[in-house]
Amino acid sequence: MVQRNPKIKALRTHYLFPEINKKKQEFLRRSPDAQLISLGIGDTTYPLPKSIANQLSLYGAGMSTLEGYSGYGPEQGNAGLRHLIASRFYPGLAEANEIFVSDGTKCDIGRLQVLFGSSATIAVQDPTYPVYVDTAVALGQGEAQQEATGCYGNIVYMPCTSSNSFFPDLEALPRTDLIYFCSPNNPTGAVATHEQLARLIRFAKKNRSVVIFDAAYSAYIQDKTLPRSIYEIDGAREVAIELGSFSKMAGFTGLRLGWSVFPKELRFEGGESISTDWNRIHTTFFNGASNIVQAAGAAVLEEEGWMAIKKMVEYYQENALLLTHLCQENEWQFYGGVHAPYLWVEFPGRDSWEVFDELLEQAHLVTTPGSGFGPSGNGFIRLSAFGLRETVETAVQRGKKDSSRTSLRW
Ligand code: PGU
Repeated sequence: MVQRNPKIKALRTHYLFPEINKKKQEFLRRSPDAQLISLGIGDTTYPLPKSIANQLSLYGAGMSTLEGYSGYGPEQGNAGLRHLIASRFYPGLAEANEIFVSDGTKCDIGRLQVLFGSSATIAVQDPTYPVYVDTAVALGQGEAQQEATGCYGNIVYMPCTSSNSFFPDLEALPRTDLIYFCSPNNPTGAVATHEQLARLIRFAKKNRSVVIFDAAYSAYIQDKTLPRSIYEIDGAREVAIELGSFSKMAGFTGLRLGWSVFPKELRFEGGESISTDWNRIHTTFFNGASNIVQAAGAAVLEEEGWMAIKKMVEYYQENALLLTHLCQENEWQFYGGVHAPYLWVEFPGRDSWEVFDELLEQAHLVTTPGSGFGPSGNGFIRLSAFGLRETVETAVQRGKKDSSRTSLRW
């Protein structure tokens, strides 16, 4: 028989969210009557606006006609959608032919590892979205680090904690080929300022590194002076790739639509175009996002859809505000929740999984343990604002009523 891939063996047994789901199902088997409140995975719940859902139906119905039928499209995405993405998000900053439409950011992250290969060294914020590390480990770049901070194989962890305002101490870091940077950050909710991102770009230029900027939550930035795209920073086009997603901005977590931006100026050390190689990988590993979903994506970016999804984002922002009340009520120290749909809640000296278990068992609340996002996340849990309003309100009410139910004052 074939040998098991040793690189897969190096991965932690489960991806974070299925592991949480497993714990949730086990708990429900033991306590089938419990009314669980889910503030765990960042999955959207608000129904799609009509103008966007109509596009799905229209395109779907058209598929049964000769004129409306479509097969494979261009792998890089439909030209109209690429233009709409460029004009909505990157006016004067990136061109439509620099945008590659995809089936979501998570999938692009996996393909990016193939682009740069297993010998590329990478730096990640600690804590951060676990997929950057897990996909790197799957390619053999080291093992996910569980405890102390520092370097691990080809992976460098950049501690981002309240003591450095959740921005890494760049001077203390070794050079890496790639730097993954997520702002607004999942899970801390921290958003980097212009000045901080300018420092990051200067650092990348000095080190000849490429920044992979994950802007999946940019729609949640409420302060217009904060940067939503890395290309707002001078010189970023020479050293940065940006990833964007319709998931959290427009409720497309199940529909699947995202994009990557590869500016023409981006070059490998030998001078070759990075965008040309990405085109090779993208068109080889991926056959284009669903035509139906791309039509709905275009409807998001047209004026009517755009106004409607703003309301959707505001709804989750209000949920986040309610969750800040829950934390205040329980006297929990928290971060985020303003420019991001996540609250990062601190339980000093506690193990994240222990806090997770206690909230699940005693308060019937599903959260995400902070250590799942990196070693610096231990002692924290993440609350997601993506639930329905009733769910969030029930959490707040239960939190008020039963605040002595656990040692956490819930
Ligand atoms: N980038 C970041 C920073 C994310 O937090 C997520 C989703 C994605 C990308 C995925 O975007 P797609 O365009 O939908 O692929 N994070 C969620 C969902 C968990 C998951 O496994 O992706 C979360 O709860 O952290």
